[in-house]
Amino acid sequence: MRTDTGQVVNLADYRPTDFVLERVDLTFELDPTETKVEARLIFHRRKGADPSAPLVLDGDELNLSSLLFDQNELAPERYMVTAESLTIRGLPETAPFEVTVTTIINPEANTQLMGLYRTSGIYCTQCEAEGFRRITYFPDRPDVLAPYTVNIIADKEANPLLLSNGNFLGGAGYGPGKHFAAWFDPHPKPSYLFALVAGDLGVVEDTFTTMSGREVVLKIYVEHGKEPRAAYAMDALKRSMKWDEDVFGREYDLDIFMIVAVSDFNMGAMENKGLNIFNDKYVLADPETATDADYANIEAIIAHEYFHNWTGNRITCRDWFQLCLKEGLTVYRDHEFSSDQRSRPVKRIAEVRHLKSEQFPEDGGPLAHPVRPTKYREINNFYTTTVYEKGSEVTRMIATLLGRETFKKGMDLYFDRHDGQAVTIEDFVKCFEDASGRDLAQFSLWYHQAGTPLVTASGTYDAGAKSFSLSLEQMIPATPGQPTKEPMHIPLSLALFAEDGSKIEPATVDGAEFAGEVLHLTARTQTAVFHGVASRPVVSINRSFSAPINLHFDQSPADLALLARYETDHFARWQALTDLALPNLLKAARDAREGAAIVCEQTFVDTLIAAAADESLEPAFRAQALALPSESDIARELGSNIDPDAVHAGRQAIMRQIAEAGKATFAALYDAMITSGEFSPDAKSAGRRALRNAALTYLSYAEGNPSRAKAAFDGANNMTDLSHALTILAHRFPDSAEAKAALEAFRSRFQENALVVDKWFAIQAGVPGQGAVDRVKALMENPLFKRTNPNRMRSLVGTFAFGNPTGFGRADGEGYRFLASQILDIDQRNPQLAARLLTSMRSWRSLESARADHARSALLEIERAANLSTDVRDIVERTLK
Ligand code: 0A1
Ligand code: ZN
Repeated sequence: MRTDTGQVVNLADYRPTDFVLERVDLTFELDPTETKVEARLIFHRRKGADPSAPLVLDGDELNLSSLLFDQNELAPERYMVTAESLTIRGLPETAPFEVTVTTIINPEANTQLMGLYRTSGIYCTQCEAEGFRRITYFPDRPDVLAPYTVNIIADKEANPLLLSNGNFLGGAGYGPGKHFAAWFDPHPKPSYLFALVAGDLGVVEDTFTTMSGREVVLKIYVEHGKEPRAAYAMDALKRSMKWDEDVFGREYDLDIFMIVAVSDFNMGAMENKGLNIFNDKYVLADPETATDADYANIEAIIAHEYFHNWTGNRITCRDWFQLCLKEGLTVYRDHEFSSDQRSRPVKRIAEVRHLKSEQFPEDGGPLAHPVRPTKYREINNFYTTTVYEKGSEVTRMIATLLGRETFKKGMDLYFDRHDGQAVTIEDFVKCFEDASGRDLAQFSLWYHQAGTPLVTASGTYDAGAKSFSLSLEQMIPATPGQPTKEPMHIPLSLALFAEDGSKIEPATVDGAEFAGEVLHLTARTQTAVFHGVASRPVVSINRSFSAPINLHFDQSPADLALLARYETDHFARWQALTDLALPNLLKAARDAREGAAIVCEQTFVDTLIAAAADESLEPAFRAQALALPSESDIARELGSNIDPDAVHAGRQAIMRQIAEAGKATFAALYDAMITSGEFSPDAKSAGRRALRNAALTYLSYAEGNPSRAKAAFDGANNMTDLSHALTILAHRFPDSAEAKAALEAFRSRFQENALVVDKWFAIQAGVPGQGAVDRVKALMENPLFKRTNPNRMRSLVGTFAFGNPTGFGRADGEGYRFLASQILDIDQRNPQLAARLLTSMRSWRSLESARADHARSALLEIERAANLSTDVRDIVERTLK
């Protein structure tokens, strides 16, 4: 483990390598504890580079066993090894040369899950961002691209399968009990895309014929016996391949595409060239064990990793500051894919919900950073929702600003111009400038300025002049290292509605560019005047969430109710319902803190119930409308002096009032939304289940007892319904015999299935209230708990810290102390996981003072600990700053 205090890496210091890597030949002799890796690397000095510059290769926890230069021993004075590098001097000025490095590594002892490691008897690798240096000494940076040949030698019985990137060259026996396989990847790639898998796995096979008529073999490898559970992933893969051809004109470029599912993985999945490695949570599904959300995630992540083949692999990042170049763009692409496969407005609502609950707090707290940062101490800590999700929103804004067709032209230009290169955000933006003739300099601030812009709007209608003036003001809050900000170019999709719900088309607009229903806010303050507006309009701003901003616009409940009913953009309808709900929830939290009575506005309750009952709306949309802002959403909107208990109590009271008022509607929906016949994970059926389950939630508030949820649990024939009923029982009636029996029944039925056991832990980790800490501690002693498995850790500790505000934020600080002790323990094995779990503390300054004090003490305790990893030290120090 690297336990330095962390060298800061600056974008301004970027310079190309002195040596060009021509070819990589790797030979692995696999052994659980002593794997031998021979790397033959051919270099030449870059034209114009310093003729005396040494070759510096990165390394981490490596054992150098031999070093050859052009096949000869190298004199000791020609090279130097430190904990982090191998430096070789006295190299030719122009001629190519070969360095052969042999290292010994221990996959079994690799608990960080970076580099080559073992999981359930399988050898696998994770090299992004800097894991390859844990395999061999190498120029481990994304701008060093080369073709790779890989030879794998291993025990034949234990490892019938030997896989790496590219196309299979051949294989044969190799001495007693062993065999070997050779792979060649002709596409030059950076080391972070290298992958190797060896072991004994089952496979699902299919083929895909590409747009030019080439047949590609598709293989998904899973543990033996789990093959049927990979069928949905295979289907999603084929749909992804077709969609990328149809929508982006991108064809797959090797003869084979493989996915391997493993059970120990730090992230969701990894786009290694031709050999994606997945957390098995995002591959395996069947109706009995996977929820509709699981199916949707599998579809999205399979697509995401596949889409990386062009946005990430064929065109990669010059350096890690450019991470959003591949991630923001690829998230945008997977969002578009899911929108096309499912319901666009419902998908957009889900995206925005996720953005607001995960990215907005990041952008508004101590860990805020630009989409394209300029410095980092630990790159692993920059795989954030800002880089991914805000990065995707920035790409979406380019499409909104330029329009579909010009955006497509810009993308085509990007693929043409930069195929095979490692490039920057500036290169990417330039393609859209060239394709559109538009100057995107001001727009580019979205990449460079952190913080969520706040746009304040106010409107006045002049009946005499038949004009409507909309005044807009933008403010970008200060963030770490960026005290002042420039005004940004904010595309606001906007429409005006008359009292009867019809759309008003203004004759002309002054004061701001307004084209294709998009208003361009570019100055700090700006007033747009809409002429030819016959009656007072109700304005809908930031439709489809065209810009990732906070909008303050004082609209009356009546105006919001009108938008909730008539907006043609269904995302904006949902937004109007949320805007109606929020003041009620905020007031409820304040009233609960003061012990005052909690009363909900009637307009809101009526509008919500009307939307729930509106059969012209798709069920999935209605379910989204009924899912009120979460307790964390309410806390974020409150902004300061947060008492999680009051937020919880206030929200519960509002839920009860809606439930009482809408009881008949919910009961009718619960009966009407039954899905009959064979289970299908399609979006329509999932929407019906979501609406039925939302109705069940409200009924459990109206009825105040666990009977209906118990009946739902007993009658469920799929995991969506089963886990929803179990959650209601466990969260709303935790002390009931029904809840206890259901939890026990669930455990005994599914204890052999790790992914379902994760759900069992997560549901219990989320039970609100004082008892949560002790419940989580007790669950850690359960024989099913596995400390070394990231999914299990995330389901128990992660759900507790991120998803249980009252339990984690217990008034006496025990939740924070517990987390601190866990972080220190996890950090010894898996720093990446520890650092990620620690980000749950990022909003500690918004808490009321007693809790904030407890949180600070817990953070200080972590900061004081000896031997912290760079990952955790970076997060804890930034969080405390
Ligand atoms: N590039 C992957 C994410 C990823 C990043 C780092 C990892 O290391 C543990 C693993 C995966 C993606 O965007 O899917
Ligand atoms: Zn990605």
